[in-house]
Amino acid sequence: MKINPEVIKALKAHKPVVALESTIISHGMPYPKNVKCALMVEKVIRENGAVPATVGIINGEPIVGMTPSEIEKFGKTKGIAKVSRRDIPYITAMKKWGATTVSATMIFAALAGIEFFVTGGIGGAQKGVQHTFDISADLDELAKTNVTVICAGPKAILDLPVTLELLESKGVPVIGYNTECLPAFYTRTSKFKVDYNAKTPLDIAKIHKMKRAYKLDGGILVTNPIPQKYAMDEKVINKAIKQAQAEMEKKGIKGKDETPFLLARIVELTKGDSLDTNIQLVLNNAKLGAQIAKAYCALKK
Ligand code: PSU
Ligand code: MN
Repeated sequence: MKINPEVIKALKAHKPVVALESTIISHGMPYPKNVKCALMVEKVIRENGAVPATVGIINGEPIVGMTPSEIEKFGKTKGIAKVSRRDIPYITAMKKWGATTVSATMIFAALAGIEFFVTGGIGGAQKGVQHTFDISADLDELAKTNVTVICAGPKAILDLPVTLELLESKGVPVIGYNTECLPAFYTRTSKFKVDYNAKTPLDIAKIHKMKRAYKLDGGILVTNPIPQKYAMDEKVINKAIKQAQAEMEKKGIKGKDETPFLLARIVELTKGDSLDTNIQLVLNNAKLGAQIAKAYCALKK
């Protein structure tokens, strides 16, 4: 595993570091906005006092803290494998490139000693889970790997109540940032409640500290609602989601190809609006993630 020297230096000095994933770059957004977004996210993390560490696998070697030119390659190159926990042995042994999902990014972040990770949305139970058992490896990873994940809530392409039930069973607290209500990625609200409402980055840092102090393995899921001015109209987004899901079924798209297909199709159906929303919510999460990491480092002193 290669850790960027700047990241090593920060970790040694107990300075805040925030991990970022690369599947969102390779499979979550189209080029060139994906690269622009990834670099902007890193900038926001720095502006808020933390060091960013984008994670990906290059020629079989996991990289924690990619360079801007490496990020550019992830954004441009077609056909980079989407890597969750189960794919790591093959991709590293066969010396391939891999874009890390939430689960794989958590694994390498934890190995490097990074405790906070910012992304857009996590995987969860897909709609129809009762028949398909299609549950993202992200949920199991949150159950066992010691990284707190900051996101904008599970996307409405998922079965939200089943996703919440699974997180509860797995012992993963779902924290809302200044909200009682579970944000649903493109929108600030959903019909569902978060477990707890945390009002400041410091409170979230304190909760994270207790999870570690009592050796409760696994992560915390922080859900951060998109700012109102960038949120999507619920009717518009739900219509696009429904249509994309119907097309996916018709085409027989399954397994790890589902999420990338839905995201890309929703961008098309909303004429790019969902992409702009997606970028804004990641930037919003980057700010909060850096603030939490910073507050946690100050707490430990
Ligand atoms: N949700 C998004 N954007 C993404 C993903 C999810 O809004 O890019 C990616 C993340 O990398 C996540 C993965 O870990 O999809 C989940 O894929 P699956 O549902 O196949 O587990
Ligand atoms: Mn799946």
